[in-house]
Amino acid sequence: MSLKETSKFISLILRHKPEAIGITLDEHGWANVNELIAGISKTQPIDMSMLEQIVSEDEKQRYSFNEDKTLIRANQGHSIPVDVELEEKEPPEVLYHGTGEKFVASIDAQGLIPKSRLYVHLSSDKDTANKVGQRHGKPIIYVVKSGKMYCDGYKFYMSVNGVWLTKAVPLSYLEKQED
Ligand code: HQG
Repeated sequence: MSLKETSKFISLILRHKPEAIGITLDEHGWANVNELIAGISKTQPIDMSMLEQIVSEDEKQRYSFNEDKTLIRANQGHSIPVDVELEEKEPPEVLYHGTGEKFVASIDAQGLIPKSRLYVHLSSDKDTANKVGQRHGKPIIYVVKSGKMYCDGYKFYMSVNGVWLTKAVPLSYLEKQED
């Protein structure tokens, strides 16, 4: 099992399914590091130094330790309702959301919804949106009028790894990017 595969498994545990290895997260999304290592090591090799390497080398900086490294959590992307103490922040005038062509009809009918996650994920650059969209097939990019949304009272958050998040984006603030 590669570090990358182990990292994917950790992401599943810390965002969606801690019960898969018999652990729980606290209300702020923290898991006990010793419990996480013990739980994962039932099926694959892992120790503290591997975990530290995964956290520090993750290309999207998906995870954080607490100060004394006894706790670990995912910075964003959860489906389970935890409060990771996101920073509320004024967004730029526009943000981007990448999706797959297969979702366009539904998005054009009801706007962006978080589906299984807690928030809709947005980025400040089109390139990232394009990569996110590619995960779902042919990528389509929506421009989100985030400045206008913010003026109208919608809240935006930035995770510690730089992902913009909001609860939902109504249709009137969405524009499909034509290429
Ligand atoms: C779509 C990855 C139908 C939405 C990425 C998306 C991201 C709708 C899909 C992070 C819809 C949900 C999140 C509607 C939205 N009707 N479909 N009304 N509204 N959708 O994976 O944004 O590598 O839950 O467009 O890089 O793709 O895991 O969200 O296509 O940052 O760290 O429903 O996950 O990060 O898919 O990705 P997802 P996402 P990690």
